[in-house]
Amino acid sequence: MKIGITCYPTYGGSGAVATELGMALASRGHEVHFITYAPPFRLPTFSPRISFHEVAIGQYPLFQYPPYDLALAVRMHEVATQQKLDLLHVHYAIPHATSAWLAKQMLREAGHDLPVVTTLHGTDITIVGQDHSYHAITKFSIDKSDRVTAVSQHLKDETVRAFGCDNRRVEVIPNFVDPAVFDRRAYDGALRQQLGGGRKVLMHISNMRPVKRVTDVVQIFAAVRREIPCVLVMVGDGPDRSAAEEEARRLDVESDVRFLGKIDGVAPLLASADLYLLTTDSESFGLSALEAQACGVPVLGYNVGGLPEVVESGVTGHLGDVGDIVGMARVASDMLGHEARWRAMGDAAVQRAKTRFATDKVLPLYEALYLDAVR
Ligand code: GMT
Repeated sequence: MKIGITCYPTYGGSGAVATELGMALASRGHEVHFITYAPPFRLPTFSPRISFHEVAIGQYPLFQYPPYDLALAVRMHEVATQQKLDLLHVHYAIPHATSAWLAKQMLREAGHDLPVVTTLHGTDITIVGQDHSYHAITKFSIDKSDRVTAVSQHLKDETVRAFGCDNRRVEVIPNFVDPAVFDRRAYDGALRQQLGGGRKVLMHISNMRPVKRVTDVVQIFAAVRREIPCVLVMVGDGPDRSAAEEEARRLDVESDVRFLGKIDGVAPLLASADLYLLTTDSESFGLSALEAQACGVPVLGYNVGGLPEVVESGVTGHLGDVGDIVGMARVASDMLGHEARWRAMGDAAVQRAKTRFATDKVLPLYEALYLDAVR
C-alpha cells in the first residue's frame, strides 16, 4: 500500500511511534510518505520506500499565527494526488485529523476517496482536546475519521467519555517496541560503567513538561541515594528541566544527576539503566516505559492512565500513588538492593514486552485496519 503518515516530528512519543510504524511498514514492502514540517527525529537519513514531504508554511505580515493546519492540508492533498496514496494515517488528533479531513474533502472533488486513519496518543484527548478552544473541532475530526485507534484501553475510555464518541469506532492498538533494538544483551556495559562508575543507574526520559512531574523523579532519586550508591540520568528537554535541575541542587544531589538533553537513539541508554522512573500524573501509555522493559529494566511509576496496561505492578516494576515519594523510594531501594528480585523483574519485563508489544505482534493489527479502511 501507499501510506501517508503525519505526526509531530520533534521529540515525543507520538512522533516516535509514527516513525517506527512507518519504518516497520516500509520493511514489509509498503511505500511510506511522511508529511510534516520537519523530518521525524527517529527517521534514518535514507531508507528505501520512505519519503519525506516538508510542509512549507507561507508567511505574511497579517498572520500573527500562520495557519499550519491549512498548509498541512494543502500538502496532504498534493502528496496524495502526486503519489496516489491509498490512505492517510495521522498521529495526534490536533490539528492533524482536522487537516486530513480538509484534504479528504478537496480530494473528493477530484473523485479521489482517501481514507483517513487517526491514532489518538494522549494529551490530544486528555488535556489539549478538552480545552474549550479545541473540544468541538477535536470531536468533529475524530467523528469524521474513517478509522480511529487509541494506544490504550484507558485512552479509548477517556475518548468515549470526553467526546461522546461511539465506543465501537475506537479500536485499541497498543504501542510497540522492536526487541532486537531494545535489547540489553546487544550492549557490552561500557556505557553503563561510564554513566554510573559502578553505581546503580536510575533513568528518566521525557519532554519534561509539567505532566511528567520531573521534580518527583529527583526527589525519589535523592531518597534512594541515601540507601544505595546510585546516579540519576535525565534524558530529554522541556519547560521543567530547570525546575528538576534546581531540585537536584536544593537536595544537594546535583553531582550525581546528569542531564543529557535531547538524544535520538535511546536504546543504548536504556540498556545501561537499572531502574526506569516515570512519574507522569496522566499517561495514556508510556512508550519509554515499554522500551525500558524491553531492555530488562524494571519501571517505577504512578498507577495512572494506561500505565497499568504496560507495567505489571509487582511483576515488571511497581506502580504507586501519585506523589508518594517515600513509598516509591522504599520500593526502589528494596528492588535495587536485592539482585535476584531485580533480575526476576527485569526478565519478566523483557517477556512482557516481547509477548504483548513486539513490533511483529502489533504491526499486523494496523495492516488489517488499513485493509478494512480502503475496502
Ligand atoms: O500526549 C502527549 O503528552 C504527547 C504524546 C506525544 O506526542 O509524545 O505522548 C503520548 O503519546 C505516547 C505515544 O503513544 C504515549 O506513550 C504517551 O503516554 C502519551 N503521553 C501522555 O499521555 C502524557
